[in-house]
Amino acid sequence: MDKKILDKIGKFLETPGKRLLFYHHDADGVCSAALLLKFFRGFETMPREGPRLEEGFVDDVVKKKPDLLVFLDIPVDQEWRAVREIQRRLPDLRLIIIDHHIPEKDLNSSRTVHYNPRFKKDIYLPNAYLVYRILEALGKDIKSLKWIAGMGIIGDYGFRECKSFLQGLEKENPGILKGGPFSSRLGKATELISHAITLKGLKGAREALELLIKEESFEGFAKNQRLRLWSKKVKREIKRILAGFERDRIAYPNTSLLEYRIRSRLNLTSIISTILATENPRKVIMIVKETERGFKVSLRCQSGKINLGALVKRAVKGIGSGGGHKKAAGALVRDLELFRERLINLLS
Ligand SMILES: [Mn+2]
Repeated sequence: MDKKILDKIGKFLETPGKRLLFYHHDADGVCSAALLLKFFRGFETMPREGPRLEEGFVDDVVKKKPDLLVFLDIPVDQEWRAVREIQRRLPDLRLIIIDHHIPEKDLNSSRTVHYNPRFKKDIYLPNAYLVYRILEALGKDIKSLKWIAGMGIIGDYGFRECKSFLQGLEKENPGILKGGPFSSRLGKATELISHAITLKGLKGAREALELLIKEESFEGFAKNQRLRLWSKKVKREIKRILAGFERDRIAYPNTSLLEYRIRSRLNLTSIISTILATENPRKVIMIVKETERGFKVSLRCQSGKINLGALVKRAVKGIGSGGGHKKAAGALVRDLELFRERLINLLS
């Protein structure tokens, strides 16, 4: 990576005073934060659901008068106006953004270091892997924490891109990846983080992060009783929902679309759609859940022949929001009938 960017990250991370850190509330975001906090203490940390900054966010941050602000695994460049406003009101603030989503705007400036490998080339690398490499390049003794980066990689499905990294991890910890990324011991530990968030939301993310910071070893983290209990509850609910798929799924003529409406107190649409897409690799899986804000839709297709993110972006026009990646996309729509009709048209 760019030496100038690296030096600047290193320098900014030493900023004394009030330090705030925002991280994405998924396994990759939690692991990114854990790695950083192992070496840089004294941060006030807050998990966030995504890049959208709610009203009052700018005021809340400005009120805290931070000297350093860090965003990990959050494409906050999508909200660059809010970021600029914070910087306008806090002229001495230093800002670090480490992210791996498709960038919308380059926010690098004298007071901002914005690292995203996708500025240079179209490459998919989970954020925890990036944080690991940065800390390593800064000379931190991080080798024994490879397992944390490994969980971020599995959580964000980056195991193909980070194959040699994971091979190194397996070599140093024989058996940790045995059985494949999801079924392995490391995969199950990743699940502990994801499930904590599924069951407890932001509180779950905090809990997982605190544990990761405290724990010295993978073994210690993986056998944590509280996280295991939470995970058990989530697994039970997933099992219940999957059991209804064959009975309740709806197939539409002349398309590969399979729709399944679910009801659950938990936020499981994306987990369920991922599982069902793996079991039905040639189908487009659409999981729908009605919420107070509209219909939450999660789409998956493993075939690689369809760009779901692009299709969804077109199908939501005027009725909601959505988008995503090639094989995985999501949407929140008010008019489910219209969304489905458009999607079927686009698919055929
Ligand atoms: Mn990520």
